[in-house]
Amino acid sequence: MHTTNQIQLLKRLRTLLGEAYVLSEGDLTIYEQDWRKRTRGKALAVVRPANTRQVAEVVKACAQTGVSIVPQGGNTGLVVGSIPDQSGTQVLLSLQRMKTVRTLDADNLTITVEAGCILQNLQQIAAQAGFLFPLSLGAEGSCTIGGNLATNAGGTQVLRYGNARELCLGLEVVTAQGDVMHSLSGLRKDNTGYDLRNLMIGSEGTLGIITAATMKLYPMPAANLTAWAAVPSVTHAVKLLGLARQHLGAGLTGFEMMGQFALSLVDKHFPHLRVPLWQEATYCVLIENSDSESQDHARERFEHLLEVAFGNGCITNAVMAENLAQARNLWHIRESITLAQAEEGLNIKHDISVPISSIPSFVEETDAQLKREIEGVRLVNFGHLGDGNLHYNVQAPEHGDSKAFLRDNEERVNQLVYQSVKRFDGSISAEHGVGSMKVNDLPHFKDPVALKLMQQIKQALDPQGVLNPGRVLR
Ligand code: FAD
Ligand code: 2HG
Ligand code: ZN
Repeated sequence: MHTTNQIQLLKRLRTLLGEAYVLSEGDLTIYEQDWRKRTRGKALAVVRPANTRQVAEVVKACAQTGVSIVPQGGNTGLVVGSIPDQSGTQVLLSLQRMKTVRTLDADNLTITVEAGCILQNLQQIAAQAGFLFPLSLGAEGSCTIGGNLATNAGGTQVLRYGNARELCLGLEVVTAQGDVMHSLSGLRKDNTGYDLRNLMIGSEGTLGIITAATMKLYPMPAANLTAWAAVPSVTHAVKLLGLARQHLGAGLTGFEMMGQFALSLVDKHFPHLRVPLWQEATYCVLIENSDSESQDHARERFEHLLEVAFGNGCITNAVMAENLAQARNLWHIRESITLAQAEEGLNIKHDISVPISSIPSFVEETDAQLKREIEGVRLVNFGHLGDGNLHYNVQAPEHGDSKAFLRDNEERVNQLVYQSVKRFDGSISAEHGVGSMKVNDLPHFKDPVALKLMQQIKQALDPQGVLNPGRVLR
């Protein structure tokens, strides 16, 4: 049953957007359920505006009726920030219809796109014009540039190109009052006051709705080399990272580490992918070198790195991709770990960062503690070693009731991991954000003054709490 207010709002939204773009009945699972299928919300309505003006009008209408809005892009977020709560009173605002490329400026090396543009489409459009758009992650086939910016997504190219924040030069944003901030600047230098763009980036839909963005493009690298290597330990992986930096310089674009159990899950659930070397090493690493020099020169340098690494025992075996298709397959294996984990069953996710120098001790100590305290625990450790960011995940025991395992152990597992992160001066969310999943943990791990300033910013920009309430901040 809807209240009179809600009925009036729905009517107004239908007038603004058209009947077909205000959904309040039927199966809304794809909008209301999170990607991991662990949480399900209920929306008052799902609205699908076609342009910035409509987004602004929806926000105004909702603000006037005191109804809050949850912005959603591809709904691939991993911290439960993009679905409505269970109250049935929130409007879910999907940006998916807004996917136009507004301009591509080849001389300025920028592209301006609407927020609902799928990341992979953006990469392809850039490539067709002869440029590289480097942001790259496993969900790129369905996540959107708006969602990437709202979460300040990382991915596998951060080492060289930075995360979403570093790739963004300008934003168009609808504020909590329904005003439009036109800041789609393609400027690389602009010191005219507070950096509102960077405030919006990573704010997870709590400060404004991103409707368009101007993103940086890069020249397409002439050479691209990828190797998969077996390493004896995490310490060796870190040492290899240092060597790779030394030998490849800025050409080092990706450095990922994958634990044996993580790879065994890919082998088990996707055997056709033919995971290399996983049986012979506790960890494997994936190294990518992209360069502006010729493929032959780059290859020589890359092979030299591998020789040195063999020589000093950092790697025990390695395969090198012979062509782009093989390289893509190696990346595909790495990016399939999340799906393999989902196939295996319920799991607990951690997206942590600690200084790279502390990673070996962090892994050693946390592994030992979890194994000691949580019976049957299976550790799925992988991630962006080059950024000091690990997905230090925990899979429920192979046999037995995984639901019961999570019910009984999830909180304790999180405590152990987060306390360990704290000891090493790390972060409990390196790239996925806070959402509602970590909102109660944040006060224990964020500097209290920083947290207070965040609350004041939220209060200043969205005093009514219209935008994604209960996410990032309680
Ligand atoms: P959604 O999930 O729809 O939304 C995410 C958050 O942003 C929500 O809080 C939402 O309210 C807000 N939001 C969305 N659009 C807007 C907008 N236009 N304006 C304001 N707020 C908005 N993340 C990484 O950082 N690195 C990875 O390597 C990575 N790999 C992944 C692999 C898989 C298989 C999956 C499922 C997820 C992965 N993610 C990764 C997590 C996820 O953060 C990214 O997929 C992506 O950035 C989310 O984009 P989205 O469009 O799906 O956003
Ligand atoms: C990745 O790096 C993503 O593959 C997902 O950030 C991590 O599944 C995860 O925990
Ligand atoms: Zn990741």
